Amino acid sequence: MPVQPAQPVQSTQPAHPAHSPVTVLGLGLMGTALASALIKAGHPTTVWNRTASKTGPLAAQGAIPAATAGEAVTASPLTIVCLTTNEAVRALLTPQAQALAGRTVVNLTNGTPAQARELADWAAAHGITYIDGGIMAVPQMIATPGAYILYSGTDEAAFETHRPTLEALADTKWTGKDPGLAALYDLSLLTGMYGMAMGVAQAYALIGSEGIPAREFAPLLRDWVAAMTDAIVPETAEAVDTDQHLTDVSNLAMNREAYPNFLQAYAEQGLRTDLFEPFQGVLDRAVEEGYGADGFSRLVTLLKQN
Ligand code: FVH
Repeated sequence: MPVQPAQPVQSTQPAHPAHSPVTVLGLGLMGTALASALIKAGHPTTVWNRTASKTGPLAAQGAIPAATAGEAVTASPLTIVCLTTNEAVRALLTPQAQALAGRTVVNLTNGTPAQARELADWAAAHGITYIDGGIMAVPQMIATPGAYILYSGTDEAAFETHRPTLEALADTKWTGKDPGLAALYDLSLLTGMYGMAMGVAQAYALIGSEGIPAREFAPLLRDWVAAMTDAIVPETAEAVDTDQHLTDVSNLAMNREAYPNFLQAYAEQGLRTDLFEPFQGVLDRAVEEGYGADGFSRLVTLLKQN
């Protein structure tokens, strides 16, 4: 049953939003970096972690450790939660529904769009304002230039209210009123990163198979990946949005014929082939379905499940 807020929480808002109180639940590597940034920015910061000992270093910086999650969430109009999984978030927040009613939760835990929408529905049913987020930074990058956090949620006004506080963590990027959008952007960006990381790992394994040090190869690899990123990202976007995939640069038929050389070389050089094997099947299917003259952008359409 929906829980109505017992009292309007707005009355606890201080006059200066730059110093608005904030609570952080979850003090892993990321949660600790977030709390530390909030403390440094001057926010009264209440912290709670399942393993209580992790509050110690933050308390030394000025954080207020809470004995329970319930005590923590009632200390601030805004609670930021950063746990391992959304399953853990749901389990932690469910008993706090009444205490959170009328307050705002910003969930920076990695998850799927569907999980974010499900949490948003749960929050709405309990009178809690829910904003989902995706952190585009590692802990060391928090509160440094270049870091940003994606946000989405049905209540954009609530996001604007808390934006001055959230800006202490990283640049803020609002993605829209569908609560799943931040997770969608987050996972899409991280997909690009995983693809690059897999390629870099296989490249170092291959070059290293002849004893060439990774550090010696690194400048070539970095420049090549950067040049290909600069070309492939915008060209693919143009092809996808115009649905024009024909290319005179590097078509799928040519790549299909060349690709077995890669798998064979990995094996000949004593490497595993399992990371890159599935791509051969994708290229085979593309050509067999008549897309041999198209560029890599065609894969975007072929990745859709029919
Ligand atoms: N670290 C990174 O580089 C990435 C950057 C992008 C965003 N991710 C996501 O952030 C979430 C947290 O990541 P983390 O690096 O802080 O992770 P850990 O250091 O492993 O800390 C996990 C915290 O979660 C707490 N926790 C786990 N399960 C529960 C639970 N059932 N109930 C309560 N708390 C729970 C854990 O508590 P404890 O083990 O210390 O008691 C930590 O506080 C994550 O979604 C990344 O994908 C990070």
